[in-house]
Amino acid sequence: MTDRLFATERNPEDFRFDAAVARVFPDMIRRSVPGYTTIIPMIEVITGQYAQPGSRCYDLGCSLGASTLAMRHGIGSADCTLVGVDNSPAMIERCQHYIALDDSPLPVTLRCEDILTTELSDASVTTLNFTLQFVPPAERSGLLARIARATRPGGVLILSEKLRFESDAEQAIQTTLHHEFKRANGYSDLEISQKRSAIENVLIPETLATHRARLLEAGFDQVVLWYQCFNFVSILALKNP
Ligand code: GEK
Repeated sequence: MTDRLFATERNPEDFRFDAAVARVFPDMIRRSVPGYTTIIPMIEVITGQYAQPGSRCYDLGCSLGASTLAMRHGIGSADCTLVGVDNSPAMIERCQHYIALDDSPLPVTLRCEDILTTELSDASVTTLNFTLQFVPPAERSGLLARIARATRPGGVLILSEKLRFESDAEQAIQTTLHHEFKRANGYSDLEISQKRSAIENVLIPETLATHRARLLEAGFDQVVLWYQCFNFVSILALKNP
């Protein structure tokens, strides 16, 4: 399904992960997030490296399960538990369908819950693939501290985010390149500007320095930037073995 949600003039209202968004989501995220199609298969590789036997792996803000399925295929041990969490019923309903179509035998538990309150324990790999940016900024430290506490020694958090830059000049360059990426993927100027207005109150990007400092403060021991494309990054936060 092609994303045409912002193709015609519409009343400005905040973006929501409802049924209309869930229907076009794979097309929307692939054409809107530079690097998404590289990050997903790398989540499989990273999960393969860090998933520990007998542990739990979490995909927080799993949407339709692209990152969940990458983790499922990366997990080497049959005795790992994989949990996908999203608070959008429309996303979880469709996600269930994609999980059922996939051929891996590893069971996946889906929870339609808020990641701020969902139970987390005994984790080796947790993924927040473009989800933390939708959590109210005041709640982010508490969530990351809870994830760090739930993570085993040697475990990791994969955190992908849209960034804001300290320098106005860099912010302008990266934003222009992001919009050019969207244009190259067939979005019109109207679609780009209407989506931008709809999302600006719900997607709050932060700087890389803020992410680094908060991850260390939360209880992770190392923070590694492993991917960047324009204003989109993916970070690995590790706990020492
Ligand atoms: C992917 N990881 O394809 N609790 C639970 N879910 C939430 C919360 C919350 N508090 N806030 C937002 N979400 C996916 C893509 S999309 C990213 C993740 C994007 C959910 C929300 O319902 C949505 O499904 C997801 O986080 C963000 O790899 O749309 O740019």
